[in-house]
Amino acid sequence: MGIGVIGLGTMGTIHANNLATSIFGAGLVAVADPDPHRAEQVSLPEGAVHRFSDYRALLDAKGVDAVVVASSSTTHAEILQEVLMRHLPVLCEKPLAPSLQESVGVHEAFHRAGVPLQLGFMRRFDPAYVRAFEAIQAGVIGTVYHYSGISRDQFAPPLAVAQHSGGFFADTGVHEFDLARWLMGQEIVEVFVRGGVFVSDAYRDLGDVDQAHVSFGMDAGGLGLIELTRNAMYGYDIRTEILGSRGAIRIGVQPETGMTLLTETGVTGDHVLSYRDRFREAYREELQAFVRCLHQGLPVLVNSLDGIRTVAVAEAAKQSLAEGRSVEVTYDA
Ligand code: ISE
Repeated sequence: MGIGVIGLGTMGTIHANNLATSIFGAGLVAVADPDPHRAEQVSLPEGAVHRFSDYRALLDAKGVDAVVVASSSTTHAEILQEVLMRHLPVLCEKPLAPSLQESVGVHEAFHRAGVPLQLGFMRRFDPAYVRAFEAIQAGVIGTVYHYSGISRDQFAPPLAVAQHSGGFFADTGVHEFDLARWLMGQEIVEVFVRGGVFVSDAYRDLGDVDQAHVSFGMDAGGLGLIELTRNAMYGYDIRTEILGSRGAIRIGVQPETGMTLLTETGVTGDHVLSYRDRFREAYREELQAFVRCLHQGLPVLVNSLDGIRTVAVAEAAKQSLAEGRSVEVTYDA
């Protein structure tokens, strides 16, 4: 299966490299980015990969059987429409689209046409999260009733990137909202958010924040609390805990390697600095799962409905922060 990658920022480059080197049953055949230098900077297999500046040319190229959309979030809806016109299955980076209205439009169009759309919630493919999900499904911790999440980036993204990301909740929060829904087996129905700008002053002009707490309620009575941080400084830090009636499951910080340095001045270890490292395996696994589902004609494992539900929570979170009150999540499938 030939796959083309649209957008060669951080995520597009990761997907392109994985496709070029380590996905069974698929290979990289084309890349597209409006900036010609980007396509040159990515090291791609000689000769076999076509480089385009216009993504439409990639969509029409021979040998492209499916695509990965990893362009900036604000371009997703437009690009996905063109992808759908050609009936190409797609793995789209999160969020589906920055607004709920656009996301619903994309979902309905793909659903009607029966074209597979997998969403890039890679944490669902991370080995630790897969084990946690399986244990919860097997009833090991009884009835789950509380979700806690900590999501800290080392540094806030540059303003130019943040401007096209849909804001803190659509860009970063959606991962946590998706994990909570998936692991708890419930939908988030109400949120209350506090937040502010503590480090990245320029974010004030964007009307965005760099620190937030999201407290939420779920449709079967579950509760949750999420901390989102853009500037942890010491590294990338993702932690999750699910509490159930018979125990808890914790996914903690993972070191980059198992090395610990012990000297007379103290003991130190290493730490992952970014999602590129922490979820390296998950990015490969999500692509492999996408390809496997296409080959076997199975439904994709994370779909546009997951995209809508998480963007609906992100919109409610934004509104709660602005209005200082609890907000109901209104989207109803
Ligand atoms: C970033 O945009 C991502 O999508 C990463 O997966 C996430 O962990 C990070 O917090 C976001 O800023």
